[in-house]
Amino acid sequence: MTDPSLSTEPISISALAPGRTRVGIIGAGPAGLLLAQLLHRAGVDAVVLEARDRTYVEHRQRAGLLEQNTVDVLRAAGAGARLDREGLIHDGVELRFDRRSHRVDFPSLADGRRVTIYAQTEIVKDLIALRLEEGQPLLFEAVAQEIVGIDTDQPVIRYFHAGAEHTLDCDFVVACDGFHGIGRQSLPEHALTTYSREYPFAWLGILAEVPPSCEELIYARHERGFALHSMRSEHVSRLYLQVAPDDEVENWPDDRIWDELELRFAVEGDWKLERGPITEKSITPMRSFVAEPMRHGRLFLAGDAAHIVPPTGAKGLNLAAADVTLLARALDDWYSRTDATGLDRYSDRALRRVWRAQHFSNWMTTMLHPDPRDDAFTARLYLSQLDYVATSSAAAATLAENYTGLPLE
Ligand code: FAS
Ligand code: PHB
Repeated sequence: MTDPSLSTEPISISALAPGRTRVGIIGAGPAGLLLAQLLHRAGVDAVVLEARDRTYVEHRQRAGLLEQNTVDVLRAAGAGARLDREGLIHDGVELRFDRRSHRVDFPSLADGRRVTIYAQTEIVKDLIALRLEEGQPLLFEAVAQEIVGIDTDQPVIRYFHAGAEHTLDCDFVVACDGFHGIGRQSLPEHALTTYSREYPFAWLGILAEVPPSCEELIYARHERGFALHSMRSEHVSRLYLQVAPDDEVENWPDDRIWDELELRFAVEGDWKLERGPITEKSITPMRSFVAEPMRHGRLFLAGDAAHIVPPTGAKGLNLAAADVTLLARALDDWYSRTDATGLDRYSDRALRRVWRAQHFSNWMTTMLHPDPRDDAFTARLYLSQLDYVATSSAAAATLAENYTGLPLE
């Protein structure tokens, strides 16, 4: 048998961990990959099972804005080199409404903290490359079908891979399998409480081969709807438009998108929105969701498997990173000192941060998105709230300290 660590192909589980590991991780999104890397650095064996192929997970367009906490933990995991070379560091954002522009500064309002633009796709690529370089088990097209024994000390993941059924015996299972995964459904129904809110709008997101028309992100509230100007590099822009929840990409030819963005970003002065070829379009529904608790027996939930936030506050990816930072520390404490305190406190500690992010994301979303159900009075209240954030350092500090990420406990 050839040495699997020399192979460039995903490592076969039968080569490295014939059906047994310490921590079974379902999902190779940012949560699952980062957890696996943190555990590897702590000397704790894990296996990652990912339903899709490598190309799919590495090219799924999603988040782009990182809190300082997330940058720090990626560096600690050994995945910060390209991030440090290519990430764009930002010291503030611009709020735009009533054709006026207002900048919110971060370092002066949030203890020196800044944010970094570095796409989720790149984080996933970096973590996958690291895992395979280090010869650690990561299976693609391995679909977890069932998790059993979570109330025992030997839970088992049953999964389908390479045309056959397999089982993976674990000490712990961590479901990092996103909102539609099987992890959350594997908790006993009586043990789970969920909270959710659907918003009456969605985001049409585009990638465009055009240099950003701004140095920092622009969040705009216009009577026609919300718009966000973000970016991926000095040559690629990432922009979003509020659309109806049942809208479809087919209704949005490129020119219509650029025309609408131009209307919503309109501002006094000579600012101009540069246009370019749109290379990707997608519509994402907006919801808030929390599942409690984030643990049952030997099964833990992390990332979107446990919570979803509207992307206005740029919290989704950052919450996933915070969850697995807590969980990796707790598992390290267990294996190094048989100290279960972190494991026992994981759900409460993670949920405290989740609810803070839920509140902030809901606050940003309602303040910046005209809601078709709102009467004129409500709309004016939100404009007044925006004006307060734009003109009061106390109010702006609320945005700055939440947006840049409160310190991990
Ligand atoms: P993920 O959903 O990223 O990963 C879960 C993984 O589990 C997937 O690869 C899936 O294939 C795998 N999986 C599922 N079921 C499985 C099974 N049975 N067996 C094996 N594998 C299985 N956040 C922001 O901060 N800003 C944004 O702009 C933003 N935009 C978004 C746009 C979209 C369309 C979506 C859906 C989310 C967006 N988010 C955004 C949130 C997003 O970034 C998530 O927070 C982040 O992907 C969470 O990472 P994970 O928890 O790893 O879940
Ligand atoms: C992004 O760059 O994808 C992004 C940035 C900030 C947000 C949402 C998305 O609030």
